[in-house]
Amino acid sequence: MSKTAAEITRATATANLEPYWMPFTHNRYFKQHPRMLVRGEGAYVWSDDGRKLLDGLAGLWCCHAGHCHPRIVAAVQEQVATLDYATAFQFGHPKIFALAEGVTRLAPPGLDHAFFVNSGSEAVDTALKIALAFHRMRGEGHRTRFIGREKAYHGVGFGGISVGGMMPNRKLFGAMLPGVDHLPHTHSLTDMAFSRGQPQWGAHLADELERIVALHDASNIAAVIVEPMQGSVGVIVPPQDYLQRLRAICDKHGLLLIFDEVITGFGRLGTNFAAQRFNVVPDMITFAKGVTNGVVPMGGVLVRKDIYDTFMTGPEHAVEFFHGYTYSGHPLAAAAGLATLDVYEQEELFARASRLESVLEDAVHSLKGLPNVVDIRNIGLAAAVELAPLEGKPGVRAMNAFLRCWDDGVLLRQSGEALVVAPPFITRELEIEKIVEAMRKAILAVA
Ligand code: PXG
Repeated sequence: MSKTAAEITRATATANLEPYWMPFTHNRYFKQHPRMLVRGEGAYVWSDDGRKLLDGLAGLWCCHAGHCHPRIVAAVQEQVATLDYATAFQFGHPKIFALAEGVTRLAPPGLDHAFFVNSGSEAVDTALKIALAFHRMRGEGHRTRFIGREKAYHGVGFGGISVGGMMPNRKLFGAMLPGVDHLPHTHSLTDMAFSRGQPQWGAHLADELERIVALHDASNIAAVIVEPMQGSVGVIVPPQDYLQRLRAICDKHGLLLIFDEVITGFGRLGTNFAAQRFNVVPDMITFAKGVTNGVVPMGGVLVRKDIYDTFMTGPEHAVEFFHGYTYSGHPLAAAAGLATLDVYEQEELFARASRLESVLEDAVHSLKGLPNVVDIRNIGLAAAVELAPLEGKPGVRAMNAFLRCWDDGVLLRQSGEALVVAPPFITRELEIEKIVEAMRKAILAVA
């Protein structure tokens, strides 16, 4: 039986918060000032004190169709009562094959095989392993180096932090993977602040890839991995022609190009994948989050047919890729994924995200000129407003603004000095305006 808000509040007040070590959270501050979410529906979540909040970040970039979508809930409920788990190795169940077909149908042409995992981090590590093994199986085992990019977030596995470019995610964790270089990031306040959509400046930064290739020789490099739009660091939009140039340089030198689309996949930029928005087809795509609307953990890697075929060469009775997880292709995730793709299609949610792009763009850019606003960036249904840091206290102004929004009934994400917005695609125009009005009040309050 579901609890009343008052019962939940009482339960929270008496809960022992200490044993839980919270991820990516200021544990001590949080436990003194807990923010508890207890219910979700559509574009809203409810806190334990009964407040209704607009979810301005679609959970954590994942609940595109909104919370507790009845069709996805029903699909998961039915699945858990029918087949709760199926051994992942040497056995299948029908829904995961159907989901592979559904996901590959959305992918750019050629990316026609899907490997399933349980998170974006696992997807990234899996893609890196596929790249190494692919080269090795083709007799190019010397291609072992990876190239990532500054400011990148590729999850928290050792592979992901090695190619990732966020210092705090790396600095305590030793040497990580050997043989990784980083492209420069593409953000420049001087050259592109307040760009709407793709900045005009910055395509030349892709040529840094040539410099890295010249240093190591292409024969030693396995793959380049980038987020087509850098989400986690605060919506850094690729400069016009930048991704095209990366693709051309990878082609010239035989490097695999991996797009990490954990955030951009499934409609966030108004197209199925960012690859289609930017008209650049990578060799692999990592995905997670939106594939199940965030309802059940799932990630995956889309690969080109010839990559898959390269593995399908040994004796037929032998395992081709010694990789996978106990929960790869979990039946609940498969059921959630199938229902999610159905909802996306039937409710035409990617087209809706695309239509809402200009609403969000106009709304966030109206914040230009407010005190301490040094940049506003947007593409698709994602935007970031960057604030000047408080002297000697990095991130604190943005955190205070984020907390003001929470008090005002709007849930956002703080990333460094930026406030990030990426609402569910079902959000209405008025609600987007409400989110941005809360940001306006918060920015004025922390001036
Ligand atoms: N790649 C990308 C591009 C991501 O954005 C991951 C990999 C890792 O996914 P998992 O499922 O392992 O968390 C992500 C995750 C933020 C934020 O603040 C973004 C993510 C995770 C947590 C916070 O924007 N993205």
